[in-house]
Formats: sequence, C-alpha cells, structure tokens
Amino acid sequence: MFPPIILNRLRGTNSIILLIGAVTFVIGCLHFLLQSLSLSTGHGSGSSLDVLQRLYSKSDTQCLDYNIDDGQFTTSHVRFNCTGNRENAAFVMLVRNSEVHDARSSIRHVEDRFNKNYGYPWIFLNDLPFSDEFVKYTSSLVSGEAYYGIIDRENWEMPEWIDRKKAKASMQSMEKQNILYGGSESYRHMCRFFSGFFYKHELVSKYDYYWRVEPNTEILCDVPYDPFKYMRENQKKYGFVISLMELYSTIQTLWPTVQNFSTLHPEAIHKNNALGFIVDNEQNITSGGYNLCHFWSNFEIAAVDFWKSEAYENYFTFLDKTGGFYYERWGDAPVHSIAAAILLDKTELHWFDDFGYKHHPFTHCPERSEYHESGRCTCNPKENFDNNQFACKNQYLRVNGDLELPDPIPPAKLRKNSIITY
Ligand SMILES: Nc1nc2c(ncn2[C@@H]2O[C@H](COP(=O)(O)OP(=O)(O)OP(=O)(O)O)[C@@H](O)[C@H]2O)c(=O)[nH]1
Ligand SMILES: [Mg+2]
Repeated sequence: MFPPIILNRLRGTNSIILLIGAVTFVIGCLHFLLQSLSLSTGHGSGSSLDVLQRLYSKSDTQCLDYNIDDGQFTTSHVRFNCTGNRENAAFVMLVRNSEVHDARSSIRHVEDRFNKNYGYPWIFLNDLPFSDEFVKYTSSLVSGEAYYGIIDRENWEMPEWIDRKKAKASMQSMEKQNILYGGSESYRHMCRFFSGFFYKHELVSKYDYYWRVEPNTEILCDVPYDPFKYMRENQKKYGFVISLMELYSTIQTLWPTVQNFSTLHPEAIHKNNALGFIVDNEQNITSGGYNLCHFWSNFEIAAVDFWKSEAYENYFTFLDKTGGFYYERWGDAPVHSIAAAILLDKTELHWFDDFGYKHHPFTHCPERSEYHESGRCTCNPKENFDNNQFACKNQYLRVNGDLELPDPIPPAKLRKNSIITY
C-alpha cells in the first residue's frame, strides 16, 4: 500500500514525471545488476541484455557454437536449452546389471558436464535382460530418452568357424601368462561385439553419431559446445581422447592380418590415410611394422556410417574369419584404431584434446592454465597421460606434420608381455 500522501501526489499534475523517474530508477538498478552478473559468469564481453537473453530465452539460438581453443569459457553458471538444435546422435553404453552404480556415476558425469543442456538420448546395451533396478536407477538420471536393448545371441558367441578346443587352449595359456583378461571368453565376446556389431544394433544404427561411455569413467572438464555438431560440421568420423600402446601379447597376428587385408583390398586403403600414427618408420602397410599405438576406445565419439561402410565391413569380416578375436584376444581398440588410421582420410580423425577424461588407470587432462583458471576443469594437469612413455600423442601429432618422427620402438620391447602394467 502507498501512503495517502503519495497517492494524492500521483493524482496531481506531477504524477507522470514521478512515474518516469521511478521506472528509470528501476531500469538503472536492473542494468547494474545484470552487468555484475555478466562479469561474474565469465561472459565479460556480453551486454546485460545479452545475459538476460541467454538466461531466459527458450529459443535455439542459445546453443553455443563450439570454441575448442577458448579455455576461458565456462558454462557452470548458465543453463542452456539446446534441445531444438540437436544432431542425430546418442550415447551408447554396453553394461552389465551388476555395474549399475558405476554406470550411474558415468551418466552423472556426462549429464553434468554436457548433456543436461542438450538432452541427447542414451542407449544401454546388454547381453542379458536389464534388471528393473538398472532401468529405474539409470532412467531417472538422464536428461534425454533412455533406451534399453538386448544383444542378439549370434553377436555374442563364438561363430561356427571357430575351433573351440583351440580357443580354450589359447585362453588357458594366456591366463597362465597373466595376460589381462587372457582367460576370459566374455571379454572376447565384448571386443568382437564392439568391433563388428554394436553399430548394427537397431537402437544404434539409426543415428549418425554416437558417444561411447563406460561405467566408472569421469568427465573432468565442462564441454561447453556440442561435440556431435563439431564432428558433422568439420567432416570428422572418429574422435578420441587418449591414445596409447596395446599389449603386444594380445594381438600378435593382428598386424600381419591387416597387411594381408590391404593386399587383397587395396581399394579400401585411403590415399591420405594416417598410417604414420601406427607405423613408425615406413609409410607403407606391407613393409611397415605396427608400433602398437591405438585410440583408447572406452571413449569414442564417431560416425556410425564409418563402421557401416563397405571398406570397414570387408575389413572386419576379413579379420573375424581368421579367428583372432578368440585364438588371441584382439581388442576393439586396436581393431577400430587401425581401421580409422588406414581407411579414413587423416583429416577425418579428431583428438578431443580439450576434454578431461578418466578411465582407470589413466587420465587425460588439458594442460593449458586457462582450462583450470576458468573453472572449466577439475583434473590435475600434472597427471596427464599424454606424457607417459606409453602414450601415443607424438605419433598422432606427427601425422599432421606437427612433430618430427619419434624414434621407432625397439623390437625387443614389443615382444614383452606386459608393456603397460595396470
Ligand atoms: N553386458 C555386458 N557388458 C560387458 C561385459 N563385459 C564387458 N562389458 C562392458 O563392456 C565395456 C568394456 O568392458 P571393461 O570390463 O570395462 O573392459 P576394459 O575397459 O578393457 O577393462 P577395465 O580396465 O576393466 O575397465 C564396459 O562398458 C563393460 O561394462 C559382459 O559380459 N556383459
Ligand atoms: Mg573399462
């Protein structure tokens, strides 16, 4: 209630002047308030009106354009609504019911750091039916839709051309040698599934891009742009965060098999490939040796149509027929990586160097100080795996001519069973 004296004044001739004064005062206060907000959110260059629009407008134009080099940027104080601007993309997680809590943790990381602003769907895949508990605990966490799919039995078992006795004997022998997952049959099903089948699953195959997420992984920096959009606009087909050397004992015949494939299918090998990532001293598949470098596939952002291509289908079928997924223990990471290195144009690869990511026991943490001073990342840049002797950052960088060739790995080192100790 206004006091009567003020009401009387308002009825008088000065009322219009008073009203204009009051409105101007209120606008002035609002402007001051929003300008302070603009500085404190790190959007110093925007006017107060910009901030108001960013905070409250529901239009698609709120979505940020990617700006990978801008370590200053942080989304932590601003909520965006980008759902209308989404790519045809989804998250994919292969997971067991028993891993529900590790899955929840990973989902939460991805949602908090990126997806809460976008609402991309999640696809959960399993070789067994998902439990009610799994569905309840995961669907409640996601900002988009959640889909739950079972894998066809024939994509999760030894194919008929595998000599089971030989496969069992090899598993026993690898177990005795303490080779990581050397004795596990289900691990081999998993690697074969990711190598040749996940992208054919009806829930996945309709998308253009996917982001693979594993249980118990962490996203350690804000992702203030849409990496799917980045992939499409820059014609990227395969994105990774960590690259490292594989355990030689698990893939002894993989490279000779790839060499045979390249002889049989020379048309599949891209002229502008990234062979320099996987072969140290000779730019030729037939004569070069594999340096064990691969992209760590527990994180992948990639184009579904790369795996569906004729070149990749021929490559996977050729590899699969040799039985190496079971007679040895070929991982989907070297299988994917060698394919990406030889079948794609090297410009179609992308290193998400600006991501902070942890899958035990390794972390990728951007080293530039802006990523930390701005509050965008919470990892320790000193723990960046890129500086580990088994990292393949240099091999990747030299592909684009950024570095001199590093020394080739001495053959004796390649023969060791445990190149990387976990
Ligand atoms: N449904 C299902 N998922 C599996 C199975 N084995 C592995 N996975 C999933 O496949 C992915 C890779 O398996 P991991 O056990 O993490 O393999 P890894 O990353 O090489 O090894 P870790 O160092 O143990 O993480 C994860 O998302 C697992 O949840 C299985 O038998 N069934
Ligand atoms: Mg894992």
